[in-house]
Amino acid sequence: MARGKKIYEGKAKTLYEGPEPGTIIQYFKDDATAFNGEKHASIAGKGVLNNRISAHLMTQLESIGVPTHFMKQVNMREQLVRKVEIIPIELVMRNIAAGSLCKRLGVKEGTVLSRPLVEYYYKDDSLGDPLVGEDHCMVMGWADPYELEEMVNMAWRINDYLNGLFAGIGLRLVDFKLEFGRVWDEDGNLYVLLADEICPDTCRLWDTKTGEKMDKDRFRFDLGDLVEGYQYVAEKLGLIPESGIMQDGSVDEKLAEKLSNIENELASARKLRSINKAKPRKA
Ligand code: ADP
Ligand code: AIR
Ligand code: ASP
Repeated sequence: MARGKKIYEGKAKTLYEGPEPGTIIQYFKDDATAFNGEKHASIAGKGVLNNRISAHLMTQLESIGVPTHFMKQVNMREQLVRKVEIIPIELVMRNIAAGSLCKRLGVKEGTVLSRPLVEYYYKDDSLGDPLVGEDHCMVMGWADPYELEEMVNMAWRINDYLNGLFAGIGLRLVDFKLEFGRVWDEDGNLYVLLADEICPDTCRLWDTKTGEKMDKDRFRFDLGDLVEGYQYVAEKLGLIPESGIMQDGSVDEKLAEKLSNIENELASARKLRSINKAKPRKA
């Protein structure tokens, strides 16, 4: 699939113009960053694993009617997605206390919250993605009340679904970050779609039995090999063979190429269905 010119170089992904107007190719890099880019490394295999895991989770979410930007996994590092206008809010959903929640409020890591907690962060690297309230989002014009309501409703459905999915493979979904975007149809109707990615870079996943952290905290806090954790998640999800996808420290390209394509046709059929189902609103 022909990709067009580079639109944006992010910390973990690069965006290119897609083959059709209104589409984008998301290229998953091997770069890992933490603490607002302060810590940085290139980790062979990370991009391939995140691409595969995110494509799978987005497809699963489409299948329960969550409208997402995902259209197709193109190859081991790229996916075709709908271009959206990103809503500049990172929505974090937490089931168990960890990370910045513990640091900010002194809660003990591992405390099970009385119910899932929704937080908003203003997506601005130069400000370090600060925690904000719902009123900030509306007063600053980042999202209107209807968009916020849709985002939160989707986040709850996603949390319910992913909690069950990960519990079934022996992983606890501690927390995760979501990004949403806007698209308009020819009649000017506005749709809110789940965008960006869902993978161990954006979720905390702890092994149910051992408590071992299988997500990006391995990199953030030097807890162990990052790719080993991500491979474990992909293997449990049934996306890669038990032997993994690495050969002598680099990706087994032949095997990795075979991992694409699996759900693509289903994904695009569901895509149309769930876009039709998503509630439009006059812009
Ligand atoms: P960052 O921008 O934080 O460095 P990434 O490296 O993951 O993050 O870059 C991907 C960028 O693409 C993010 O800024 C994200 O908001 C944006 N994005 C994700 N999905 C879409 C989409 N469907 N259309 C347009 N932009 C998107
Ligand atoms: N997250 C937030 N910003 C970027 C990312 N990836 C994710 C983390 C974690 C959750 O959001 O990966 O799963 C909460 O992060 P924190 O640091 O606020 O505790
Ligand atoms: N993705 C952010 C960064 O690169 C935050 C994080 O994941 O820790 O700094």
